[in-house]
Amino acid sequence: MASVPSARADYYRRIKPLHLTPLWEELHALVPREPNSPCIPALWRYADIRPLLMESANLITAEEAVRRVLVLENPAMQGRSSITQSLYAGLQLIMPGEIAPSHRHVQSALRFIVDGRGAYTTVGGERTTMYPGDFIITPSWAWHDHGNEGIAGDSEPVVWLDGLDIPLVRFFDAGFAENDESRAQQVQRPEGNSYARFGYNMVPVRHAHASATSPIFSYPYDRSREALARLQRDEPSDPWQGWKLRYINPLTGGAPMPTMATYLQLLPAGFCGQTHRATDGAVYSVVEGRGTAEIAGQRFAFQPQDTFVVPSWAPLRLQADEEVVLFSFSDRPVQQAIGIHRETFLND
Ligand code: 1HN
Repeated sequence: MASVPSARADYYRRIKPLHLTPLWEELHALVPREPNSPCIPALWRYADIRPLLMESANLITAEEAVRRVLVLENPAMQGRSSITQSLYAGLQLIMPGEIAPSHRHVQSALRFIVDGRGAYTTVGGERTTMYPGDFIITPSWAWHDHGNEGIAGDSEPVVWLDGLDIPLVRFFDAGFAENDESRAQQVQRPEGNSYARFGYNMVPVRHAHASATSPIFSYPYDRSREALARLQRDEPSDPWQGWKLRYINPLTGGAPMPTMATYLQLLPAGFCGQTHRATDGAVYSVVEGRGTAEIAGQRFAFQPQDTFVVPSWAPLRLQADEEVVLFSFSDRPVQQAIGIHRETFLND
C-alpha cells in the first residue's frame, strides 16, 4: 500500500508537463459544502482615515491622481484592491477648486457621500450636486468627471465612498476605459432633469425602453431618509434588519445597476438584531448613530462615516446604541441573475 502514494506522486509529476492536474486532489476545495471566503470582516474608522486623506491632498492633486482615493482593501486580500472577491471600495477626496478629469469605463460605479458639501459629479452630460448621504450612480461606459466649486461661498473638502464592480469585470477580463478629450464634460441638461423624468414614480410617456442601469443617477438622502422615518412611525421593524429598503431602477423595479444592489436601513435606538447571513458579501457605510456589528462572532463598534465589510455567508448581527442609519451595497443582482443567491434568517 505504501507504494500507492508514491505511484500517485510519480504519476502527478508525469502529467504536470502536459498541463494536466488530478481533479480528485482539488474536488473538495473547488466545490465546497458551503462558502469559504478568503475575505474577512473588517471596519475602517473614518476618524483614523480622514487626517490621512487630507494629508494626501498635499502630496497629489485630484487632477494628477485622476482619482485621489484611498482604497479600502480587505486585510486578508492584500494587493488585490478589493474589499470582497467581487467588489472594490475606496474613499475619494476632492478639495475645493479641484477637478477629477472626465473619463469612462466599463466598470459601474456608485458614490455614497460621506463628508462635506459643494462637490458635483457630471454623468453623461448632467451635473448633480452631492450632499452627505446621497447615493449617486455612474453607469457602465458613461462619461463622468467630478469637481468641487463649493456652495454659497462655502468651500470644504468632500469625501465619498466609491463602490465599483472592478474585481468582477477583471474576473471576466472584459475591461475597457478611455479618457475624454476635455477635462470636464459639456453640461447638456439642467441639474435635476433625470430626477424630474424618472424620480417621481412617473416616466415620460414616450420613453419606453428600460436599460440595465437606472435612469436616475442621484438618489438624494432626504427622500430616502424620509421613507425610513415614515416606516418607523407606521410599522414594526424587522427583527433582523430593522426597516430596510432597497434602491430601485424605476423602469424595472430591479437593482439600480446590473452588478450592484444598494440599500438603506434604519435601526431604532436599542435595536438588538437577530443573526442573518447571505451569500452576497456587503459593504456598509454608517450614516447616523453608533452601534455594533457582530460579524462571524467578531464585534465591531461603529460610528457615523465608518465603513465595514461583511464577507459572503458570514453571520451578521446588528445592534444600535442610538438610532442608526446604514447604507450598504453588494453583488446580489449578479448572484440572482445566475440563480445562486441564498439568504437565511436565524432565530437566536
Ligand atoms: C473611478 O473612475 C472613480 O470615477 C473612482 O470617481 C474610483 C477606481 C478604479 C477605477 C476607476 C471615479 C475608481 C475609478
